[in-house]
Amino acid sequence: MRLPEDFIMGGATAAYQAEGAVTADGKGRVAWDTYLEKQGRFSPEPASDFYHQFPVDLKLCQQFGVNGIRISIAWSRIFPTGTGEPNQAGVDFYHRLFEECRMRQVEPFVTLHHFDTPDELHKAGDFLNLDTIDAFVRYARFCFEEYKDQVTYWITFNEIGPVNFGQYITGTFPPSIKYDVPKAIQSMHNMMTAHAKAVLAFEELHIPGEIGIVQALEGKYPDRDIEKDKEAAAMEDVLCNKMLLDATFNGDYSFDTKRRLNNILRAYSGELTIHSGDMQALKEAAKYNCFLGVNYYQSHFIRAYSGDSLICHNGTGKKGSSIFRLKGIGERNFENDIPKTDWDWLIYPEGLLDMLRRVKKDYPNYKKIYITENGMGYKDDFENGIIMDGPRIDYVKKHLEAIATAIEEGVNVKGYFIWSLMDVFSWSNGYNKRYGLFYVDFSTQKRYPKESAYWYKRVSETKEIM
Ligand code: BGP
Repeated sequence: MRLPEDFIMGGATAAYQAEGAVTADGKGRVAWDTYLEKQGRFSPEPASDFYHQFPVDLKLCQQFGVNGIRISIAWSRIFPTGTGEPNQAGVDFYHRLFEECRMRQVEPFVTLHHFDTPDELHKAGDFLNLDTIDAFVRYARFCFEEYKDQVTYWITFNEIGPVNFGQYITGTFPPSIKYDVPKAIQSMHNMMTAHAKAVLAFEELHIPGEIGIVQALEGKYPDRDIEKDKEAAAMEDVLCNKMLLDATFNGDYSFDTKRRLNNILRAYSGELTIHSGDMQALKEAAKYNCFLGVNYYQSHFIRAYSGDSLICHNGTGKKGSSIFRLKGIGERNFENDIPKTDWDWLIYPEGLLDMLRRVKKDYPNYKKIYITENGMGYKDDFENGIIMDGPRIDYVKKHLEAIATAIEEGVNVKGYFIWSLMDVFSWSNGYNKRYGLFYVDFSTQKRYPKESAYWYKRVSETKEIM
């Protein structure tokens, strides 16, 4: 199977997981700094020291046929407290980084927010506080103007679903609140409004280039062919996928979405507040999304469940330790015979194909799609610098095949970014869950191409999925 000639074969990173240097050159704190200090399991330093190593990583991109890179700007490098005056040293860092991308002919896809709201705004309620929306839009406007000559592809947010699940449902992200589904829904809506307002600012400023959003889309399938499992799967789908896709492309929530969201909210005696102007901004912005970024790792098979919430997060790679039961919604079945990673993530490329077909069918105004993250967390063995990561190659191959099939069927997919370019730490798992094409020895910061990097280069050069 082949990919189109102009298909981008990229690698993805995120500022907080890659840069390290969390106090360098006037960077402001983020909630994660305090959270990880308290947790004591692992530190955001040195991460992959991308703050200093980026020329090495971009050179590797060029050598290995990686012609796109997802980079996020750390908001708190530009505005250390989220608002106020810009920090010149932070601003200059990204100018240097984008310049290096151009020099190495690696197209940067730049995300404004990848889970790292500045601490002051996070403490004041993050996106549950409407002031954060205004601050985000001011920050977005600043970046658009500042970097418009160096950046063509802009992404407002990375994964509005998972960041709010982590913060308010699984409790694995700061502020570690568990099972507060109404808070998650409210914050998702507010972040979608912030996205819409940033898109409208982009239009108003006549920024050359393209703007989009990255959503994590996971297939939600009924575990058994019975009505109550079908309804449980539909409920989880609304919460994780449909609500966000409706907001992105329709600028509104469909009748079905509203009905199921209300059912979920009722189970928690909660409600969703829609502020004046929100729906107007969403509606207006829906027509300006130039692309959708799809992050796809896994799907879930959902059973009906009527008890209290109970979530056990597998944050160490102890296979079989995950439990996910959500009151008023359903339970994920981890005991089927679908292959899984050590972190219990179901390896199900069919889910990606179904999702791509669905976007085309249900949201025909989607324009184009980039697969902005996909990859396999794996405990790589470092055998004297030789890293044989066959299972990762197999994982990526199957997902690229799903993409090639979707393209054949007419879905407009223009590129793929493997998560991750080089090894970075994982938010809730730390340094032993590696995803990179390049192995990072975190003590020396030396990079070693894995077997997958050589394979990826061949695919990129030939466009043949071998
Ligand atoms: C996505 C995030 C990435 C990355 C990836 C892998 O949700 O956008 O930042 O972390 O998932 O997840 P994990 O690190 O939990 O394995």
